[in-house]
Amino acid sequence: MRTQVGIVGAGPAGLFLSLLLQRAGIDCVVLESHRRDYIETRVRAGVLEQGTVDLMDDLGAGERLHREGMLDPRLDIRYKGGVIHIDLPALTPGKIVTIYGQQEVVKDLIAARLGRGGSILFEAEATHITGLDGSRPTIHFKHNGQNQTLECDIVAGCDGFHGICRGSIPEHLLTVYDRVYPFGWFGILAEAKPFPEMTYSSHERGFSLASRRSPTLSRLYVQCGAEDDPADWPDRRIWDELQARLYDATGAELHEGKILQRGVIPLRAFVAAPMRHGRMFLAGDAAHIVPPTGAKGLNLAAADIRVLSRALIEFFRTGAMDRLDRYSDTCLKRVWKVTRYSNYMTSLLHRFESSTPFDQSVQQAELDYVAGSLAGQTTIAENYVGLPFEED
Ligand code: RFL
Ligand code: PHB
Repeated sequence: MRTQVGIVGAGPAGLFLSLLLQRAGIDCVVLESHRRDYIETRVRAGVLEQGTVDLMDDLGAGERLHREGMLDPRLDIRYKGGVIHIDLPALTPGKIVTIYGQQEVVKDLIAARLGRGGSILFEAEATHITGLDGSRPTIHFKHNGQNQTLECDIVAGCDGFHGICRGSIPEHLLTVYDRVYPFGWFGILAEAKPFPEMTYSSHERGFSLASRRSPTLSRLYVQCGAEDDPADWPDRRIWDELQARLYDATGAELHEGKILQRGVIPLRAFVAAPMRHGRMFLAGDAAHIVPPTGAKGLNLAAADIRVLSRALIEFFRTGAMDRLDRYSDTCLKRVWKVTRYSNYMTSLLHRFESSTPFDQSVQQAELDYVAGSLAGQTTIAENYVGLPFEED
């Protein structure tokens, strides 16, 4: 097989890119190792910045999002000193976020790609890539039990953190920045009436978060051990921890219900630079991951694709490489700002076993500062709704 852009991975990054290229008349093939139903039901992120919503709209894939997504103008932070209400439109000004599950984004993008005559090869696993230094890289993949090849002008490595694209770059050409946090999140999806506000809680028992997916579906998280097994978390323990950590003296009630999905999410920050090797460009989790406390992973993947799609369209129209040459530097500026923010929120809200009384007092003072400072709240609000895009 042969194509202009070989896209490895049908997560948000690969799907956004495939639709933007398809619209520009650029031929691309998407290889996805999993089955369609698996990636359409994988529960992950849920907070969309306006830039991500705009991208869905621009691609004509935003109709269901506007019907079913929930506009969210506020987030609350509960802590020992009370509740900090962060009013997004007042502080940003005028901006909000939208709550819409990542798997719904993926469903809508797959439907758009297939509905417009594009293809996605499911259960097609890329195994390795050759010829990255030349002008015709080749992706080797397995499909229907057969080894096949896809020869491309450009390879887009959108295959997530555990994919093979990043590993195809010689180690000495890549700098890796990595921070593994000494805890994870235990996440559940439950049939229970959610809190009306996105609520982050910093509690002496550990962090917790109450989010939602619909008026009857709650998405809830508690800080847990990095190595915890779901078997360590029977239903009663989960609800007891959530009740304790999300307790609010003003009486907002946490509703319990049937748990539909559960899992441990490791917390890690990781950046690989540069996000390019020869004719292969990495985007999304393939190049960087952030701890979920900032709700940024999916939005950052969409931001990479915004830059990459423009550069590729220019390249295929004119042959000019300069935007592609700037791709990695342009993306990494945003990646580091988002990593900074995600690390800040993680440090602010979690309980660290290693923290000394000094560290704990500074953490408490930081929360008190944010509670009393519009500048402190604006820092959180402007990052949460999404930083402006810098033109490259
Ligand atoms: P994805 O979504 O991981 O998509 C990569 C796709 O590539 C496929 N793939 C391959 N295909 C072919 N050949 C191979 N060799 C392949 N190797 C992999 C995979 O099957 C997959 O379909 O990456 P992308 O597109 O960059 O999107 C990034 C986002 O998915 C990610 O940043 C967020 O979901 C991160 N994340 C969360 N972010 C938040 O902002 N809030 C959250 O609550 C949140 N929860 C999560 C998360 C990530 C999780 N992972 C990765 C374990 C919860 C989990 C469990
Ligand atoms: C979610 O709704 O899944 C969610 C919300 C906020 C976060 C992370 C995840 O920071």
